[in-house]
Amino acid sequence: MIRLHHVPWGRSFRVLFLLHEMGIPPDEIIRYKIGDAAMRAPGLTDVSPAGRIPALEIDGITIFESAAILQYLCETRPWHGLGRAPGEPDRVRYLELMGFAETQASLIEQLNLNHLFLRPPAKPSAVVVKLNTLRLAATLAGLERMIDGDYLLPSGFSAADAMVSFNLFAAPFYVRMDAYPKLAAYWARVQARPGFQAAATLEGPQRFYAQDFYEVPQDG
Ligand SMILES: N[C@@H](CCC(=O)N[C@@H](CS)C(=O)NCC(=O)O)C(=O)O
Repeated sequence: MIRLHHVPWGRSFRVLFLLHEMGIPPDEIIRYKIGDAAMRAPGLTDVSPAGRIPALEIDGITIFESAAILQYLCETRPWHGLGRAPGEPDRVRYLELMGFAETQASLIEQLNLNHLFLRPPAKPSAVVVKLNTLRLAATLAGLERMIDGDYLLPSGFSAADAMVSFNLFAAPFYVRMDAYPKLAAYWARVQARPGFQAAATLEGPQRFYAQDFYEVPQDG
């Protein structure tokens, strides 16, 4: 029995994607909406202490934190070859990327907060948004420099690509992606994978962002 605590197109997409890559889609998906009281209620806080998604119930245990979940899935199901074990050539880059994905996602989270969640009289700070947008762009430029093959690791598709998938879904709402041609081609390859397609079909159209692009506000 596999149960995923999930917000559509949130960080839990990473887990949904990897589960589909492994051919073990969740038996049950409990969907939440950011800001809903259900995210601070025992149904979620019992399995994720800060009331955040993802949390995964699998193999008789529960796990929170997306990187921990992906790593657990790779370690318990090594025959899929989606992790990189100690001693494997891409191990260090793999570990770096699992962490880097959260460095990048934390910038997206700040931009989501400023652009989407503040309610009057609170308003986004132009300086903070500009800084976070520039910092997000710097992480995208970093990925652009890293790509030297079809996927993030020279040895091929891995859980690191699933970690970055949420980020590359969200980043184009804040940063124009034209400056990153290798990243754009890479992202198209990831999106074409059957595992991604199956997970994206379950998600349906995104309803998180109301605009195609969010400019840095001029004042505030
Ligand atoms: N580092 C955590 C971050 C989890 C996280 O912050 N998830 C967001 C959605 S993408 C969330 O649950 N937000 C709810 C909130 O901030 O109240 C992970 O990777 O699992």
